[in-house]
Amino acid sequence: MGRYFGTTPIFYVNDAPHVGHAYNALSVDAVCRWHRLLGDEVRFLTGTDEHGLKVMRSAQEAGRSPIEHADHNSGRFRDAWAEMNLANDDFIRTTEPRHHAAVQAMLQRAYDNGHIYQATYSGWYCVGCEAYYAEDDLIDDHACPIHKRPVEHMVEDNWFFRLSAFQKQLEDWFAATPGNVTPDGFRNEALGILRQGLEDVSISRSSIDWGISVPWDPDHVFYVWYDALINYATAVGYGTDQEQFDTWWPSVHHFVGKDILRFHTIYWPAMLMAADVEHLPTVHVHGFLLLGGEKMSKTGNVTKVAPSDLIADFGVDGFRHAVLRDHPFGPDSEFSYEALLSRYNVDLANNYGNLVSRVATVVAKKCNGIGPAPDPGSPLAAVVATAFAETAAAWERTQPSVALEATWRIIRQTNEYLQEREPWKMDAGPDVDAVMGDALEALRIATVLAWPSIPETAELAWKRIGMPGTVAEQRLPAAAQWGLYPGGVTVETGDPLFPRLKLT
Ligand code: ME8
Repeated sequence: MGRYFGTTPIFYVNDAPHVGHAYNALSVDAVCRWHRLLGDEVRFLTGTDEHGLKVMRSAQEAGRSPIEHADHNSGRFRDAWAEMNLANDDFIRTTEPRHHAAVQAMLQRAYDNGHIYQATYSGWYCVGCEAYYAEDDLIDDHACPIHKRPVEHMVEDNWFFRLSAFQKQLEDWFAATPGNVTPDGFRNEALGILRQGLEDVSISRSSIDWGISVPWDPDHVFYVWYDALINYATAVGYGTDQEQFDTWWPSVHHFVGKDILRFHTIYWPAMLMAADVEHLPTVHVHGFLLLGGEKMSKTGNVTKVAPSDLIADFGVDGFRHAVLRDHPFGPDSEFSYEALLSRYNVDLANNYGNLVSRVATVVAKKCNGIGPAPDPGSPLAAVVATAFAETAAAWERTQPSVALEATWRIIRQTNEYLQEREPWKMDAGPDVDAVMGDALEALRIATVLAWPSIPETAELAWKRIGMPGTVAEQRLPAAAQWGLYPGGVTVETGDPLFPRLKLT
């Protein structure tokens, strides 16, 4: 048994969540649920990033004060996450007093350690990214490479973080910690940034006041990124509850999109070092969900897809499963409604849902509605054992789509097994009982393993096959052992768990 502290980035409150954000948060939820099944102590943190120029300007455009705008849009993220059945243990907002205290404590520590100094900064700033760009990285006529909109020239008296001083320590950390950034391609990208050599970075702004003030210079607020990154530490008691911080921090795993890799794999670990925090995070990086080849974005010109619209069509679990299964964690992947629909029909309507109803119908007709016990020597036992090992290994590597593919192999092969034996054509008796006991047992195990993607439906199926308690209470690897379906319990028929859907 261990601990797992999973985090999403905190989302800017300039607009509502779209399916790209949902993909990130769902991935964390699913991996955390897997760890809950392993019996680990789990903490899942998400929240919203509410300071900075971008939020301030979008508030002005919406005719609201920054805090009204933040309240409004933070609420939309909170509601969307609840609708998606995310089991987050906390939802942090950077405008909360607990966060102000932690930011000031951590950066004061870095300042006291001599890692922060004052200088004048001038450079090209993209408000969309809330980041300065080197002239060489700009495209067209001084436009941001991500937002494709003009950057602004800014000159400011700033506080700087001596990032360059941490070059060697960061290199040592990468050398000593092979899995610190996953997948490997993104780890290489972080190493590439490191190899280019690090320059000091500006961490304060005097031009705006929508932020957390610098404790030793109240005319400045911290630059939004250095306020934002600290949320992860705030939420586990940094600066206020050392015991809680020491408990959770060594197990922290950040899940981030590739656009914010540099902040999480270089700047943030360096800042933690500057504040004498011993443990550094593990970072899991994913690509973008694309629409027509472009990053789906809040401010860009591509259409946004709201999770609630997709949930209306596919149901919560249909949406969760299709999104997680269809977009491998790492590469960019094109979002397509048709692909989600097809995934829903294949995996859920035709395979999982069909297996549940088929088993219940045959047991009702041929076994008086009482589920028989499985055969210890069933050919399905080996199928399950292999698929379980692959499922577990994939979750461990933070590869939800691969894990679900392995789990669904159990479901497909059980359907094939039924197709071959055709118990519905047999006379009631020991032959039918043997087939149905095996099918029920495979279904029981697949249901436990599928819980991270379809938590609500898995519980319904669990009850239908007559299992006591809940899936959430099951513990792996014990629950994946062949032979635990008790037999002699009532199996219920019911409405299809995942009705087949047509393109409308
Ligand atoms: O970056 N596909 O916030 P954010 C996949 N506040 N992921 C996507 C995506 C897409 N189309 N669009 C956005 C911020 N994301 C900061 C984070 S953390 C200390 C501060 C992901 O709302 C994006 O990659 O712009 C990022 O991981 C997350 O959504 C939040 O983006």
